[in-house]
Amino acid sequence: MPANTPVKFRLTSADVVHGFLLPDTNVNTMVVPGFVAEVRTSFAQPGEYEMPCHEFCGLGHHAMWARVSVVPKDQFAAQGPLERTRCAKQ
Ligand SMILES: [Cu+2]
Repeated sequence: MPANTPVKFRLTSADVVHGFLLPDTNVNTMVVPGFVAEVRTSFAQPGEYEMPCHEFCGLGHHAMWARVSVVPKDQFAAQGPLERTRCAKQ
């Protein structure tokens, strides 16, 4: 994601209640099956932001986290669509 840019996350769960937290931002919400949670924020500084699940959701809870990679705006604009997703690099 580009730094200093408004971003929106739309979240839902296919199984149980999860928690969605972005440390150092205003984002902290529950993700409930059957509902779509929508949160907005921006990242002031480039970096790697961890997104841990903060609601005990089952046996795999301890390993349930993801990461958002925030880069400077000009670097983001120079990337192609496939470079913007980590999945495309694997
Ligand atoms: Cu969890």
